[in-house]
Amino acid sequence: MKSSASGLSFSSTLLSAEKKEVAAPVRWSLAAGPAGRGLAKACAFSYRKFVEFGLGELGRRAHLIPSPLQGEFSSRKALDGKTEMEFLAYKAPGIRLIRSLRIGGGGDGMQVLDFAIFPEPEYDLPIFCANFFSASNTNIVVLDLNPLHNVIENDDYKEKYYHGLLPLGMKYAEALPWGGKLTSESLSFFSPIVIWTRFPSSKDMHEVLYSAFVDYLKAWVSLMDLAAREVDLSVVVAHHKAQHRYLTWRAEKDPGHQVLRRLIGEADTKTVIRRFLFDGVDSLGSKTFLDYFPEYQCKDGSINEKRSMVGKSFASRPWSPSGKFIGKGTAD
Ligand code: BLA
Repeated sequence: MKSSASGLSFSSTLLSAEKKEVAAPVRWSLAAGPAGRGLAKACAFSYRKFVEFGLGELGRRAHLIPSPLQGEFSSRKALDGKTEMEFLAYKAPGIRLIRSLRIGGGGDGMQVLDFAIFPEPEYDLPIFCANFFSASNTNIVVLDLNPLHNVIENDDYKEKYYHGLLPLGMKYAEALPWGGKLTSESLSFFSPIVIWTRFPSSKDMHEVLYSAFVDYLKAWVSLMDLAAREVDLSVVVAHHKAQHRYLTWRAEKDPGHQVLRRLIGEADTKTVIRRFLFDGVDSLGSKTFLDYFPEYQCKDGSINEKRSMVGKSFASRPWSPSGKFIGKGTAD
């Protein structure tokens, strides 16, 4: 972030250092194999070190201030009395909210990390999004710098933030390949460097994922370093709206709802989703889900519970290595 604009002292040397680091694709040895010794070791796996790295790296670059949300949510416990839920939340200059929900230790092998960084609406920076769900032998991963504005339609925004990061996306394209068809609507919230993947648990794969998390977080920090605070009120309002639309989508359609309901019940799930995970959905704007996504409206005026109206699409990566959208978008 430009210190003149924000008063922050983020280093601006990181971006060039990052570019050098990301040149070579990751070809991890999968010798341990999904069904081999890696599986046994996967039991000890936890997302704790991801959170420690994320907060450590951010804390090294900016002064983190605990958010009141942390105190409010930290005592929440899973209904089974076993599964641990760790709620962490901070603010920093230029950053509206850094929040992390980590779930694990329930004895069923389930581990979840939902780690996100939301910039202040004065910045058009992407939203850092690490969304990992691991059951005993499967992992569902979305790791991205989610664009604030749709990059399938908006070339300028794509160019501004992702052109320099395409080598980073390519670095993991082989080791963490495209995870197959997904909710079509989600694609408009993803960037050309999104990592959307599924893999069986193994120590090696979790190490690749950690490495990707580290790289993507550093890349986000390097963008933050260079970001300029917007002063034009109409542009700030547009950023507000874009962040609110994103939060509204996720608060309504996040695939984590069902798992959370099982862990903490219906009422607490709603509170965790609206007040913690997607804080801002009830304060950054007044539009409703159906205002943004009218195609989900049922005849009786309620919101269609389906996650997707279009269906699932994009069996393979819909972005070319040069960042061109090449998705066919044919749904099931
Ligand atoms: C699955 N999570 C998924 C999938 C995506 C995401 C794309 C694949 C299924 C699908 O097509 O929807 C993630 N989707 C996203 C993200 C965005 C989006 C990040 O639109 C952003 C715009 N997930 C969580 C939490 C839990 C969780 C907290 O974030 C559990 C507590 C679980 N995600 C989870 C599960 C699945 C999943 C269980 C697989 C089951 C399913 O597809 O319903």
